[in-house]
Amino acid sequence: MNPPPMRQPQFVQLHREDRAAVHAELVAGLLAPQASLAPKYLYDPLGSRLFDAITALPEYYPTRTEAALLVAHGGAIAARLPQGATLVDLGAGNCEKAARLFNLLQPVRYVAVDISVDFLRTALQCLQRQFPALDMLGVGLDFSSELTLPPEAGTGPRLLFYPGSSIGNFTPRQALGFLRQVRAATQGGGLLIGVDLVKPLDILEPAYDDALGVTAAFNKNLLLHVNGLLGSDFRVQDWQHVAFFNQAHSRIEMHLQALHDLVVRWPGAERRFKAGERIHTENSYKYQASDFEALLREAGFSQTQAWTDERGWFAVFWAQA
Ligand code: AVI
Repeated sequence: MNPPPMRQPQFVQLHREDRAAVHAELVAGLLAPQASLAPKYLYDPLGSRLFDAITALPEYYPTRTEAALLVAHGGAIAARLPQGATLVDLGAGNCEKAARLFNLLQPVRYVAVDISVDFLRTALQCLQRQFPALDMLGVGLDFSSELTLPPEAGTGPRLLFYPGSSIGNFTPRQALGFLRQVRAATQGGGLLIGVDLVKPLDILEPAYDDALGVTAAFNKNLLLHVNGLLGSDFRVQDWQHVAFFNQAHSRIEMHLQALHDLVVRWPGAERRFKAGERIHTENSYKYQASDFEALLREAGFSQTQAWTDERGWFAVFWAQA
């Protein structure tokens, strides 16, 4: 018998970069009394590679802890989840994490979502060769602002997959709004999500300030990305990476701190920084498992279940819509 014909992945680009909006957002952040730059600008091509390197660092426990949880509890997780649903991978990147679930979950369709379909093209084409019968769709969408999937994503129940504790990069209020949109997008399915938990400082802080300086490079590269977008003249050597756990907000904060008095100029404006002044670049919230469960309930999910590692460092939640 001949093997089934190989399908071709489909692609839909919904997000269009609005250069004027990017410019306005960067300028507003730089001119605010407490300067800030949105964490999405950490991920230009070099930043994405540096983030991949971070996930391999000995200090950065979330990626490997989550992967181990999904292996250790794969059977129990699969038993809880709907089989034959559409698997929607939010922030899919190289699609590796979701692909590990295909055999376990037997989805009818795989929908990979990332800001640009260009990031997804090669990964989906490779995956299609390994899973020739699986329907695959790549969607270019900035789902952090609005999560509306195209009709090509199908009408049946959806299993949304949001790994890596990326939910921690939203404030809890934003996370609630996002989870409500996720629940609406599941079409009666549910959400499988990885969440980083509160833990001792001597584990948390080195994960965001590693000995090799990869996270520092990741943070400082933001300045080079902003120079390209805005025409600014940031010099990486004028800035120091700072990361610490803010107990009151239960979040790691990343900042860039001016090493001396300096001026940053770009067409039309400038900003003076005093030595020690900071630009806030990222928050990474750490949850108590019970608080995150309450957030899922508040977002309208009916039943939840969590799997955690024996140290209680990370949790994978299943939330039924
Ligand atoms: C993508 N996100 C979940 C990472 C985190 O841990 O908050 C981003 C990161 N920032 C510094 N290291 C990793």
